[in-house]
Amino acid sequence: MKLYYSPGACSLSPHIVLREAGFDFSIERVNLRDRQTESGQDFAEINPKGYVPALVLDNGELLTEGPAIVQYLADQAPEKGLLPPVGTLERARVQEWLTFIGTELHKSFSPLFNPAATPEMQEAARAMLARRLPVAAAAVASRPYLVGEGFTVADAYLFVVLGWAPMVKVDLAAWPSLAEFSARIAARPSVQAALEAEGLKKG
Ligand SMILES: N[C@@H](CCC(=O)N[C@@H](CS)C(=O)NCC(=O)O)C(=O)O
Repeated sequence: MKLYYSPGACSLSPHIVLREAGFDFSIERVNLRDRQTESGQDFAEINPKGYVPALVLDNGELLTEGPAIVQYLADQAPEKGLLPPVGTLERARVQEWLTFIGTELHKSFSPLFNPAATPEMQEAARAMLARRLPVAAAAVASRPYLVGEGFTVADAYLFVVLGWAPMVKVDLAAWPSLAEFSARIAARPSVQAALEAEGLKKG
């Protein structure tokens, strides 16, 4: 499998999951400004949607959309417990979080990275984050992971999205449980390895 990524972008979530699951995979960086891959390919020819993450499977098929990718990967390595079994309420809980993170958090951060977004759009995005972040903060205040007793794919996604806050001056100080959560997830070897592979490891 090959994951197309941009350092620290939402593609870091499937990157972490690939490592958690123990797969044999490669990664290729995409420059989102000129849409060229590290090896000089036109990224639009690989993923017509033009954005990361994009996963090319061993049979050559393309899978996109972060939440779909991480669920597919987790299902290929059920013994790792990254996603509860189909049909359980816990599975629906993970999907509930993936949807919340994708639509309420991730897409509220997006205008803050978009130079074409007006100041009004950015203010609205900040206001939305101020309303939605407490939901995640409350969830991880009383337990180490979003769902159940162990790390799931939802935790990888939340970790990545929270990592954007300092880049766009969203202050998380009001929710200490989020910083504690991020530190807990950052300590995982898979996360450290993914950060290093994306050139993001400090020090
Ligand atoms: N719906 C997509 C959104 C992916 C997305 O927002 N990717 C961003 C990076 S986090 C990107 O590549 N943006 C560049 C662009 O849209 O042109 C998903 O959930 O995977």
